[in-house]
Amino acid sequence: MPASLANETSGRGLSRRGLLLGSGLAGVGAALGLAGCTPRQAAFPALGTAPLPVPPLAPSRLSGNRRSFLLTAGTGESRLIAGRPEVVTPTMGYNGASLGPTLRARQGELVRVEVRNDLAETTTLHWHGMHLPAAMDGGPHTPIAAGRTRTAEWQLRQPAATLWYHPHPHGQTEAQVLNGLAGLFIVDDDASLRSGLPSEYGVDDLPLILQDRFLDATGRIVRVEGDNALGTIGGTLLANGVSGTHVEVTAALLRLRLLNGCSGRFLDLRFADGRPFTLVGTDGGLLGDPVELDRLLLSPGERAEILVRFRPGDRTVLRTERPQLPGTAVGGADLTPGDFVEFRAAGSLRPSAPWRLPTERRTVPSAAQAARTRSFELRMPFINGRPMDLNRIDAVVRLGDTEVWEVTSSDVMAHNFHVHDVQFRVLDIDGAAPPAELAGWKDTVPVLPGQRLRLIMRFEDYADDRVPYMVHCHLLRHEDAGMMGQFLVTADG
Ligand SMILES: [Cu+2]
Repeated sequence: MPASLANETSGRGLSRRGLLLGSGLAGVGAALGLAGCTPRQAAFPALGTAPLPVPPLAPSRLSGNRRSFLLTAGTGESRLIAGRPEVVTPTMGYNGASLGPTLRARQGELVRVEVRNDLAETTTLHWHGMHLPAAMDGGPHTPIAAGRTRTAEWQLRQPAATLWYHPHPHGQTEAQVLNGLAGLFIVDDDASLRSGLPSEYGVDDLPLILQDRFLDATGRIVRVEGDNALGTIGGTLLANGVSGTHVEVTAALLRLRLLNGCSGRFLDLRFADGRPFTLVGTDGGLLGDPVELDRLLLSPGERAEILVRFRPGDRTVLRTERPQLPGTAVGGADLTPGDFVEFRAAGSLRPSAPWRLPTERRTVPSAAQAARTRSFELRMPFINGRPMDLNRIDAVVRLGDTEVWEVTSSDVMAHNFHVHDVQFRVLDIDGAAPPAELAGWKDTVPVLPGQRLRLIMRFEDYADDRVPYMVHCHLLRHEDAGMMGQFLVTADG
């Protein structure tokens, strides 16, 4: 139903008339009394006039082995459209108007994060991809009321990885994430720091939080109600919170840490000139072997680390094509392709250093070790026929056990599957080995209609008889609608 003017008019040569037409149509929509229906999207061209913002590294205090951070969730005003300073959008952010700083810490450190809630509503803060005690996980059982503070503390017991943080209040996650609450958490370890991979943050090691927004004619963020099968899909594509930016590339080899931070949009990422890139990491950390790709599907919540080579003077654009989701009903979702960010290589580039992926130290569990197999059937808005209930435990896992989780979709909608606390491996998809981009450590995987995935994971270190971890679809509308379950990890299962 949305007219998606932003998509139709996103070309660089957009005329003044195009802009007027866009806002004029929006006015007509309002005059026709479409309130309660989907508002018309604003026509905001991607002008490419501003440099890509890079989330700052969060300051931290190191005392012995403990690294302490402070995050304050609050509201502000943001300029989401490069070159359109007059468009001011009310947003939410951590330690700023939108998104949040990048937290960075080393394997083995004790991390302590004081989370202050200056919003006018309850929130939580979940550490997506993190292996940590359930009581520190920031799920819906650990709300932070308006004006209150909650401190999470845990030891980093996992290898280098690009993780992220976002709110997880039951039923309100999509609204808060759309408003801007999200940030990255980079875990380092000795091996990753010695790997020779590009590592100068913001220069040749660049985080890219990729999101879409549905903006109304005044630039306000809209959470689209009941419009399609994926949740809110918008025609404005943001990289690190801003649409229409560019990167001045100064190195011949660029490491991009990609996060699909969208509510419901699957991204089929490619470079406009078709250049290949090297996948070196997925959700749970670096791969054993690099994988050469020229496109990458990322569903909401998934991350990837890629290396991209540039020659002096190169220009290209990171964009999403229309994702191929076989057999999937997307309803009215407008998945029109679009640009995230342009790369402009300088006339001379710092040459790349030799790099090598660290030897994998984690033991990959085998199905023969599994204590049991559990089944999860996805059918909107249920898992195994039941909606999320904060007072019901759906599974109790014994600490130390390896389990196979068999995830099937009997739905016509696209979903994905995210498990808190663990990083898992995909054993197979419909009986076949997973593609290379899903063969590393993962915490979130796409589950398309009719698919059957077998995941294997081991539950270590943390048991709690009372506080559960969550398992859910990471399409935020689906999660909010109840496509979520709860599992306990206990000493005796
Ligand atoms: Cu879903």
